[in-house]
Amino acid sequence: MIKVGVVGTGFIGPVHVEALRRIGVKVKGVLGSSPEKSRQAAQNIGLERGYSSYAEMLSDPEVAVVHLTSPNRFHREQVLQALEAGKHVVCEKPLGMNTQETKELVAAAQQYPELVTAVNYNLRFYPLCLQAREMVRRGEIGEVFHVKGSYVQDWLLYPTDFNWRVLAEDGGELRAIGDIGTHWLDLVTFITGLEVEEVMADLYTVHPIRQRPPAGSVETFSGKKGSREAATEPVKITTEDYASVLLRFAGGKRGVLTVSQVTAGRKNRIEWEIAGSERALAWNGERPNELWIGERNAANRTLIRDPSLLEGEAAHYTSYPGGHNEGFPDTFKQLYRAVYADIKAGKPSKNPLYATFEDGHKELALCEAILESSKKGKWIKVRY
Ligand code: SOE
Repeated sequence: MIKVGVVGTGFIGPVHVEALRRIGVKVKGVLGSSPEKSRQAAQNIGLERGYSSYAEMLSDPEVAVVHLTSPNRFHREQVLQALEAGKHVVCEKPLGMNTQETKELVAAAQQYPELVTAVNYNLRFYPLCLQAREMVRRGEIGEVFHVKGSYVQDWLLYPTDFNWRVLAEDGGELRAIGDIGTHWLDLVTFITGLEVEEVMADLYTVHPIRQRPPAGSVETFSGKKGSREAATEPVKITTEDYASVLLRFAGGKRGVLTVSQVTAGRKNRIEWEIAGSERALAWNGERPNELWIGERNAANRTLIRDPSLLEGEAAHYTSYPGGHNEGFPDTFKQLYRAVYADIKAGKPSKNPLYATFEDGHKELALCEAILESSKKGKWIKVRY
């Protein structure tokens, strides 16, 4: 039986654990930022082991797969060690801090062709995003002309909202783009099959000073209503709260993306709209069970997620009958169905639906082009 070790006990580590349980994969234990946190988390979520170190997790012969949900700055080292220990790896996004790291990780993964390596771009597995991809591939929307969309949140709205992600040394030079913008970019390129060739970006740090609370960092999304009053140590912030990016895709197709982590009331809203020569499609993550289909010469339609109405991969990666909503936690479950099918088969499949390390590397190449464009104020070609 395949057993798993999960690194990280914050917001997303337990989401991985829950999703793995739902597909019958046994999670052996977790690793937090201290042995005490590991033990606590293991107890809270009912796992056998709270490891006291990463080395201890890797030397557990029962652990065949490692899920990394640690801060971005640890990914490189943890991935390399896991591969060396012969473990399959599922790494949270972004894969690394920069393309130097992600190139190294792509090369390292190639050294272990029998190991499955994936980046956790879970949004690909919303059934209606898979359906949109299927419709684009079947030519149902015609030629794609342009894409617009956004990913906006509010959990970093106040200068007193603090988390490791706001620090360039922990999360990378780009924050809003790296953290949520790459989700959007991965999703849209996955659906349309179009690679981004050039970008023109404008980044804005709304809060160049944030207040670090007494306890140091704060878990993602744990901001309390009163967090405004918790001001303590002022910290200089260089990562962006907001970004707007113009995109030129392969074949001259156009796009525009807005990203913000300071939009009050938008808890976690991702949306995209794809305009084609025959139809348009639109979707947003707050209403994930509805796909809008725009018509020129007929009434617009809304496709409500229902396995019997979906096609291809979309029909395969959905579990509940129509009217029984599938949401955020389900995307992790569906993603792991795809990843663990490969792990059980004993090797990665050729063009998997899940994001590979190559895909993870592409996102960092995009991040670097976006940063360069914002600094230079001009269009930049993406160097993949
Ligand atoms: C924080 O911005 C975050 O947790 C991201 O890191 C996730 O990828 C996204 O799903 C929700 O927001």
